[in-house]
Amino acid sequence: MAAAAAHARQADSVSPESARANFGRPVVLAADDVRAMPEPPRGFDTARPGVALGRVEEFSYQSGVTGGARQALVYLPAGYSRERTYPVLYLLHGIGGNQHEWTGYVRAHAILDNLIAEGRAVPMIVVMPNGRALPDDRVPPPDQVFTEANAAGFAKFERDLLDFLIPAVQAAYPVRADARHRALAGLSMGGGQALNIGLAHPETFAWIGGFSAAPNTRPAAELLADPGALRRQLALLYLSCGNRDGLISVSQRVHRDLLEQGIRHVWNVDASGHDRESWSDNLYQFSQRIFR
Ligand code: FER
Repeated sequence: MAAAAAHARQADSVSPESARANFGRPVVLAADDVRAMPEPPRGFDTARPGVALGRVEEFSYQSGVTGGARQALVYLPAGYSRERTYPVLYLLHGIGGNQHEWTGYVRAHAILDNLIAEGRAVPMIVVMPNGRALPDDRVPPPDQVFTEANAAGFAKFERDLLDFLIPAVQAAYPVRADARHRALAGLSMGGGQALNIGLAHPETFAWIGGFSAAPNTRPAAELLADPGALRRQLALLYLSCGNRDGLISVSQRVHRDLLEQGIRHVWNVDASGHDRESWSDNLYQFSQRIFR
């Protein structure tokens, strides 16, 4: 039960004080902590005249983890048709967010509309769940965000995603249901979830993105428990962080562990802090490179 023990340790250490300390860590950059991706063009994350718009709809599913109905947002690309099948990206928010963070704060739908219109991203369905798998999954008041109780919901989300959300999405939408057509990515707390869940389930997700991953990211021994399977099965593992983000040591550690284990990955360090500039840019990069 090493994984459960580590989770308990992590949950025990979540507090406003520990979060402040983590965000406040000095950034120490290594020689390979550099930008690996081209700069996005101006306007990549705003609606462009003449670009066909996808639509974002609400999706409700029943969860045995929380014992109730849960809500997600689903992006359907322009020209969406039930006569076709689509790959699906599950996109996870941060510790103080919910299913609206990617569209409301980062403008994920505009980024995808533009890329799909240009033929630079494969038309895909994007599912944006609430990653806080608790019976009360509302965004907590500010003084309750960095608490063990809130963080525990993000750990419980693993079973919610695998056992309830994915089957419900597959029953409701024309999505391809194999790992090559399923991606998992997230920002901050959601980046940690994407790495924790994705790297434990390469048979389920071939494309994984961790943007500015938070300290909920499991230590290497658990995260990369089966390096051989990861080397064989992953199509893309994408890690990013801003070089003004106090949490960068989390991603730097994962990057070093991946190098040590010979697991191919992208490591993209941009000039952002812990903010939407990094997340919009890295969604732009990641979404062009999946399902190819
Ligand atoms: C922490 C600092 C930040 C932490 C989580 C976060 C679990 C998450 C930040 C975010 O999601 O934006 O110490 O502990």
